[in-house]
Amino acid sequence: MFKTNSYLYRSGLLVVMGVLILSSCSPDANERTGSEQQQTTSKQPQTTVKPRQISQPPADGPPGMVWIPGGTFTMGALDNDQEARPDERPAHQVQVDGFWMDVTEITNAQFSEFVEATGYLTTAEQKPDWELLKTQLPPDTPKPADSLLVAASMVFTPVATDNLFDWSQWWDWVPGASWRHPQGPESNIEGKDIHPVVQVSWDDAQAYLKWAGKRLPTEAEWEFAARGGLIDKLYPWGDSRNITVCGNTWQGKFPEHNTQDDGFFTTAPVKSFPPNGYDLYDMAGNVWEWTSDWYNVYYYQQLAEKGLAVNPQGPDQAFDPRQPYMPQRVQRGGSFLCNDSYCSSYRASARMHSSADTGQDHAGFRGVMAQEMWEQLKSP
Ligand SMILES: [Ca+2]
Repeated sequence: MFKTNSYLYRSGLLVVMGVLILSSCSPDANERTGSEQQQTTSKQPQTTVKPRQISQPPADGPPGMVWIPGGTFTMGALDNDQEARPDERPAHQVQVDGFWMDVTEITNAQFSEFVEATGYLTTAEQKPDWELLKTQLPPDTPKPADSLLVAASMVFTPVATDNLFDWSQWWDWVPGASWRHPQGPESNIEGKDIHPVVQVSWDDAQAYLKWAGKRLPTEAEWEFAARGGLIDKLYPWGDSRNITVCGNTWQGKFPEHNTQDDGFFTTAPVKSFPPNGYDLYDMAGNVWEWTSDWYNVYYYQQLAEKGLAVNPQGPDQAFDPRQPYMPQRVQRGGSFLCNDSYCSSYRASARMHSSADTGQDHAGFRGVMAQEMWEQLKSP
């Protein structure tokens, strides 16, 4: 049932769009994080373990990063989340150690510095390898025309439709689309130095972060950080649904008309919206963010059965029954395309997934760093 070009995504394609939805963004006095206050005002299920400080923030940290204190939290969607999808459940108890995290999504300026220093060529800038691509597709999938097997990437295009199940209507495989040309060859990133870099695959994110001495967050680290020290809230700022002023999302009739009530059609400069309780920006909306975990629909159930999961690294293998041939990685946080009629993925527990070779114009990443790595980097 897929269109021919739907096979091509180096993945991006087979993305099953998450449903997005959302809330005052600054945690109010009763919700504010990290602290004793949370622990005394929380009215949560008994299963919830309260955050605790595993280590104190080091005195000095890497530039552009903030210390996320370790702790234990309930990961996944609780029963009161009516918009959660099945893969967000069951909620389970997770403990993570403290780590440094980029305050913002990696920007075009930061990615440019990497490319200039290394000559790196992103996935989208290279012709797809059919021998590799076909391993991610059903065995009888015919080889696409050579005209489609060119350097390209996935670009969102508004379309009038009431069928929100067939995302191939608004995703196009666009030759020439890349991080330098996010919406295709006619577009560019001029004046967008502090916008998040997009059209970067998981492999591209890995390459950048290795160069920067960082790594991708695990999915557990990402969700712990997104919650900003709040306990069992729907969004990084609490439970109120006021997304227009809290994050860069889609307003209006998706995917046809974006009223841009939040001021943006595609990406917004990082830090355009208030930070969460850990001073992290854009943990809801703007662009999806890669994590290091494989996506496996059974993983949360496996963790829940084992009790407290300490620093979970993701499942050993990817598995999605809807795309059984395509190993996928988890993305988090929602994007400028998230809309409350379609994809409430600005919720803290919401998940997305895509193959490691997929780039899209609404997906980027940020990095994390262990204190041990920082000490190595700053030592003479
Ligand atoms: Ca984001």
